Amino acid sequence: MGVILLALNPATAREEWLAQIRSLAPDRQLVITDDRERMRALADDVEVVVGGFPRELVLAAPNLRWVQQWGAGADWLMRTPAAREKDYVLTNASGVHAIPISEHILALVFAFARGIHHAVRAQTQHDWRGPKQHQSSEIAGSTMVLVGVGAIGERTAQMGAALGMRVLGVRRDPSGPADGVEAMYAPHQLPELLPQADYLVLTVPLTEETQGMIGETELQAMKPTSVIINIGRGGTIDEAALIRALREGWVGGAGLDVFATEPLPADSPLWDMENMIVTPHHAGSTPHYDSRAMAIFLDNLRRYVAGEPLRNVVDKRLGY
Ligand code: OXD
Repeated sequence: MGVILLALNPATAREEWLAQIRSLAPDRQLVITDDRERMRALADDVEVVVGGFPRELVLAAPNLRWVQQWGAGADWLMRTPAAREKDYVLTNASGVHAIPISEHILALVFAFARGIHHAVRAQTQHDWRGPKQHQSSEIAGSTMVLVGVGAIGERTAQMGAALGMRVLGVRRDPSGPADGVEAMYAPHQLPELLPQADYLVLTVPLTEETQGMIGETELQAMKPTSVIINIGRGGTIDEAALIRALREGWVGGAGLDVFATEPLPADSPLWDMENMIVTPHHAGSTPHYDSRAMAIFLDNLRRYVAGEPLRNVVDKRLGY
């Protein structure tokens, strides 16, 4: 009997979810554990794994057919060639984050436009005048260049457009429109968009194509007042070049939720820059996370048992 391994803290697994899994797949054994030793011991029998589990398990399990990961980005697995080549279906939790991450992006846009980060820092010093040294700006009428227009990007575009922003989108296949995006471009057109951006927002996964896509040349092409927001993966920006750009005023600020090394090392200069807002890779956090991810898994489990194609399948060749 194949094992469905629910790699979650058993205390967070709701009885109603377990009941649905058992009723959809009554002939599979359901194991719920976040204990790595126990997972390893099950490796030979695992057919389906869902949740947060070690990469070694994916590589080691000989009877693995399907992996439903709990996050959206598949780079943690796809950067290992053997995990790309192995024969199993990988699905992700894309869609779970559209609301919290688009709200997080807009929170950063508002913070930079209105100088909230300066005010909060000054507040800790009881300083009334400090924040007034910084010029505030208006969001309405500004231009957002949105690199990556999937579920998160599209919701961000709709919200930006509702605020009166001009939103220009960049995606691999620019042929289809997206609500809120005034015009869509292909990645090779990014250089012509960068000088127009008041906000450059990156929502792309980390793949061979996106690794280091924003480096010195791109940063130098931007306006000195522009702000970079990254909620995808730190590796899409050359972090050393960004530090220079922030220090030397090639760009006006950055709001980053993701970094080349996480946790962000305590000695990174990014922590102390006044034109920088650091959030600790939590843009996607929401009280609804687990129930949304579980809904994707349950829908996919029904399809899996019925022999139908799954949704949210990661293209192992593209890496997302
Ligand atoms: C994800 C993330 O990939 O939170 O889901 O970064």
